[in-house]
Amino acid sequence: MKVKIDGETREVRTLWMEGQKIRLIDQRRLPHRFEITTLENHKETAKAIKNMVMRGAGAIGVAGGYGIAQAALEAQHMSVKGFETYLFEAAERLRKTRPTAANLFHAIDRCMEASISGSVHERVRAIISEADSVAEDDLSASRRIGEYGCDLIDDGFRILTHCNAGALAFIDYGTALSPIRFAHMRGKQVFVFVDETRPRCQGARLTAWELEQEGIPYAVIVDNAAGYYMRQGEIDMVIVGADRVAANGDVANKIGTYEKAVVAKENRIPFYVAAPRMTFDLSCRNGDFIEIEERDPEEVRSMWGLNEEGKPSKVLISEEKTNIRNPAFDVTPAEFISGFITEVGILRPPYSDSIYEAFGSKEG
Ligand code: RUB
Repeated sequence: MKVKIDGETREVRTLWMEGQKIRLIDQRRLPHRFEITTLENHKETAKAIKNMVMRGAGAIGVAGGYGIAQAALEAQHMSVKGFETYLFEAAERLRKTRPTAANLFHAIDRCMEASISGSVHERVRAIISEADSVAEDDLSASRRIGEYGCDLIDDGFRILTHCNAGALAFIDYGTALSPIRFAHMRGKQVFVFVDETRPRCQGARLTAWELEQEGIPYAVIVDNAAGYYMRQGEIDMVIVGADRVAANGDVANKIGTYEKAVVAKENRIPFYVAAPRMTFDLSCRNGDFIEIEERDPEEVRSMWGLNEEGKPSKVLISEEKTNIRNPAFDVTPAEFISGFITEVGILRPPYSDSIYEAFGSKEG
């Protein structure tokens, strides 16, 4: 993605591996500070996934794969038995960080499968190469999602998106924002309504920042305003990302997605989900089987921002004792979804057939 730093425009990826270290954009600091941070070992990587230093289904998948690669390098001087035990424990640690996005589990499984035979040295090489190919698959899938999705966008379209399913949620391009980027690059006039996305405000902080960097016109709206604009006829289309798609087309995505989908259907506005194969979980029959992460109430109780002196500060919104629930995701039933924008094209209902045809054979 293009990032303007000190008046210069640079091409940057969300995260990458350098030797044994992971380097990444610290998403907790955006939009106020652009900072590249370093994760020295797989334990730090697991912690960073949990604390959302990087977030978004694609990005945490790639981080999970590189986390296994870090663990393999950490254990490269051990016996085969010691190496296997170390790697197994590392995989468990990484799996326990965030439960909902399928990408994390696919990436870890792919890297673990690459490690089953050969000498320790051969296994380490195989894992690193698999982790790299997870990142490359992620990149090429999001580019193709952009190309396919762009054809759904007419000149002049006003598009609503929720949370951040942009370059920051992947390695680059993103899912929901990728078709919008391509439409803009091809000279179509687009306008993006960006849901603020409480409690962590990925829309107001991250999606707005990405669109600003690319010069794509947008407005941030509070989460409760989307229905109003839909009813006013000011939204032509909704595109969101996904954290996990079940075999029947039910979608887990950022909390609030379900409401947008229901209101979009009520107003006859097409509602698309952009997601690569890595987000589809064919072992999950429907949305009822998707684990929904519940996060720290503190995220709702307080908010972070810059104070009047320009310093990052936290303010308390509710009283300390206020009872709070904080689900991070919800499930949108397949019947509300007009289509899936994937790297192999647009999938249409009935999804049990189209998803299986697109990804079934590879999934086994
Ligand atoms: C991110 C989120 C994004 C999805 C899809 O949640 O819900 O919409 O991950 O994005 P969080 P993508 O910020 O809690 O990780 O498919 O582009 O990763």
